Amino acid sequence: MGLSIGVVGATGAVGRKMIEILKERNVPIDSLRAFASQRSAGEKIEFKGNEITVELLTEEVMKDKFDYLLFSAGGGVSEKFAPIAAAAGNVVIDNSSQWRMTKGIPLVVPEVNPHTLKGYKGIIANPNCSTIQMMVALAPLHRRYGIKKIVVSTYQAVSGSGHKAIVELESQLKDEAYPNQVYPKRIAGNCIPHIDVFNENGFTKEELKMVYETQKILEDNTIVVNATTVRIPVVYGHSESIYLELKEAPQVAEVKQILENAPGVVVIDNPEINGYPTPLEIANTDDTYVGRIRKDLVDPTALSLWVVADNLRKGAATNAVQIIEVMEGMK
Ligand code: A2P
Ligand code: 11C
Repeated sequence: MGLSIGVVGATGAVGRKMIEILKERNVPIDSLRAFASQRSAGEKIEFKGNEITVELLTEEVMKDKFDYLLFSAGGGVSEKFAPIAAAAGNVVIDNSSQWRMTKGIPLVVPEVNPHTLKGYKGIIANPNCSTIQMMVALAPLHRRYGIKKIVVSTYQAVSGSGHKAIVELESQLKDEAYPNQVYPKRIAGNCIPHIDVFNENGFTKEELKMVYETQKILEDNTIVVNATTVRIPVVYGHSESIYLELKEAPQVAEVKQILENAPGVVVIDNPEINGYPTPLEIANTDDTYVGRIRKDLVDPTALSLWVVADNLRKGAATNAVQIIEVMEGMK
């Protein structure tokens, strides 16, 4: 028997990707339902040759029986509707930041901490896209050497802000007068060191997500994480420049070997032939790409790397669908 799946936020940038990836990975599905707000209820979505009508999200529909509900309609929607769905016995995989830091809610990157799903039922949190790709690349190094400190700067694609942001960038590239609606400054031809809201400590919420989600996923609150998150005029694919301090001095050859053998990681590191990953080249794939692997010139325990992944796929929709696959595999 196939699964009964619901996608909440099915008309958004991530929701659409979720449906595409469920199809692509051939998840066995008997029933797929799509939910959104009044704005797009009634619209049609194609799934495996059938037309699905987008339904209005209500408390009542969340009480129906689903094997899995994939949520990507923002934190407010998850705050209100995910507990209702979970109380009705449904497994919710939530892509918002609403439940990630709640004690007892697993925050899952399937390549890194699938054990947290064992025997679990209820709300499961999908980490932030920038955290997911960093964890896929760093967890294998943490296991081998122990990570003491991470300093990361991100270069994040506009698709991370949803469909409206893609329209804003594409429109501004064609029209100098197109107004800033999603971003506080013009994104075309610019880079903006401001993702999500500022906290009183001077960091943005996106930066703090990278700190606390990393500590939760790696189950180590002593790891120092310092993040600067930046929006750039790229449509798909987040990039990260990462500096690491380890408990043991690594050898670059061994680091490469560990990463080459790590699940979900592809190493592209041949600088002499311009071999390093870029978002344009890796967009629309599911792996996390690592290049520019090099040791610090002074500190023998420190390492730098460049990590790129498709934020809508591995950073959101693929990770969520992989959680379904892991849970089904555990049955
Ligand atoms: P809608 O199309 O009805 O606005 P994105 O991140 O690309 O902006 O997409 C957000 C997704 O979340 C869309 O599918 C949007 O639906 C959905 N959404 C936003 N607010 C609500 C809400 N209050 N109830 C249900 N769905 C919502
Ligand atoms: C961005 N990382 O690129 C964000 C999008 O907490 O899930 C996802 C926000 C989140 O803007």
